[in-house]
Amino acid sequence: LPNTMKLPRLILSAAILLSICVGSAFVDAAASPLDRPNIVIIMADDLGYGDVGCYGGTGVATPEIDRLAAEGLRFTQAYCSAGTCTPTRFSLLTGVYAFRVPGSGIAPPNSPALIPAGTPTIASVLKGAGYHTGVIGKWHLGLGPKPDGPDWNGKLAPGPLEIGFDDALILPTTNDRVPPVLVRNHHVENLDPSDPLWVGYKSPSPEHPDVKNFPNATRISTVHGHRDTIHNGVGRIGYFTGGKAALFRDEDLADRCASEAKRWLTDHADEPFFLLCTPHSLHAPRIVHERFQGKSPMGPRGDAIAELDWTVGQITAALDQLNLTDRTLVVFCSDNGPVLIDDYQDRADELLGDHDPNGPYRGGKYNVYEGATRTPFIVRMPGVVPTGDSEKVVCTIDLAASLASWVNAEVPDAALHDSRDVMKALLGHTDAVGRSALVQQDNGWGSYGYRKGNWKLVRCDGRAMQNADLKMKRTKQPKFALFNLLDDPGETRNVIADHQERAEMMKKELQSIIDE
Ligand code: NG6
Ligand code: CA
Repeated sequence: LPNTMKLPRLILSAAILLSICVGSAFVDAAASPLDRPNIVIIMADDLGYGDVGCYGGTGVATPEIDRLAAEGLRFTQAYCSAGTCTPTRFSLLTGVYAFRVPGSGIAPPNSPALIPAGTPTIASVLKGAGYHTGVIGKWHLGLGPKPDGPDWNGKLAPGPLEIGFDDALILPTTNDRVPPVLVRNHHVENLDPSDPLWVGYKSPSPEHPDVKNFPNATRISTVHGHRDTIHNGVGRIGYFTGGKAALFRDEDLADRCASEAKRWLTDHADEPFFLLCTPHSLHAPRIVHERFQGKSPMGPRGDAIAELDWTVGQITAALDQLNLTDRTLVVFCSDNGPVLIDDYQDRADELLGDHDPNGPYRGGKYNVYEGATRTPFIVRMPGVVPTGDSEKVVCTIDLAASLASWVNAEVPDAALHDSRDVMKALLGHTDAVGRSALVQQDNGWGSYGYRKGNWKLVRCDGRAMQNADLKMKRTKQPKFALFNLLDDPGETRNVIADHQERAEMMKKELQSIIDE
């Protein structure tokens, strides 16, 4: 906390205290004691449970994320809903399990918008309650109409603005995909109409080299993919040409995200706001700004954690400067668990030392073991959220219903179907219960995790699981496995044979949730 508490803050804190004492009915319902407090959600990319200092990370210092944890509530049993990015983000926004919607796995470069215009989302619901809403950072939920997808040289709609965001400055896909541009609201930023951006397939040439034809033009080698158009010395997924003035340098992405977030917060400091900030770090290719290069003994992956931490610090510093820290709920989380070598050969595995990206858990990105979805999850709002740890089970999919109920926002009938109001847990109320049951999924490849109490059923219908060992290998898993997370948090002992009745019950419950 800043050392000097200014007078308005004291008055505000007193008002909070008073409303907690007087308005106990409000508090019971976990309603906000403030009139429409600001909300900032920061969702990192591919950050593991054990990657940050306050969750046991040793390989790189994360003072800014640790500061959030010291000033807020650090959840030890919080989840994102999927083992990959697109489904987790889909569920964060819509409050609906992504497995209900075919085609909601990792979105390709030319994906149309996965969330139809007008769908109620966390953003539209908060907007309806008078919030100014913005998204800054990675999107990866598609743009443009079905089936054509984005018109990169024209109006890019539908997109975030059609599902409740007032403002958007987004990396439309992922930093390993084309086109390497940013999109502001409906248009590619800095696009020169005389040099149209073309995404698709054109024969490679020195103007738009690809990895196959120009193998010496890359600075990071890849093995399984990322062999299409080379940009900034890096092979990407997908081909593009043109749009020169709009292309970004990977090294500048974090700075752009932070400066945009600061500017946006400053512009909207006087109105209730909801900012979803989604830094691209630490998604491969991990190419950080020059000033972060070599910062960590863990190589580019560690440097990317340092850069992410800096980005978080820029946002919290902006809130401090604007005197908004005490009236802003900040949530920090990740979109899926860790991956070491995500095709780009950046030595993330060799340089790990004793750093444990998934902490005490098994697995990571792409599967449904705890390491895939158990995420660092911190909620901070000084004076409203106590400091300390919480063991309550919550999930990023719950933020929509929880925040809506907190600010008394109206939720259309049948919207946010799978999102549960766990606001009392998020606010650290002692009588809060959190989620009683939670389904986790992979990328839509047919694996599910079903957590109920301390039991976890792992179901594997589809292809062999990837990265269950954090080495990206595909390994066959039993069709069903049961783990007791209380005495076996690392999911090492499948006890299904000893608990057949429980397993049968959980199989049925999981199936009935899937069939809803
Ligand atoms: C995979 C990519 C991986 C990453 C992932 C999406 C290959 C071989 N692998 O298909 O590099 O981009 O998709 O990651 O191309 S996510 O975090 O956005 O879900
Ligand atoms: Ca991700």
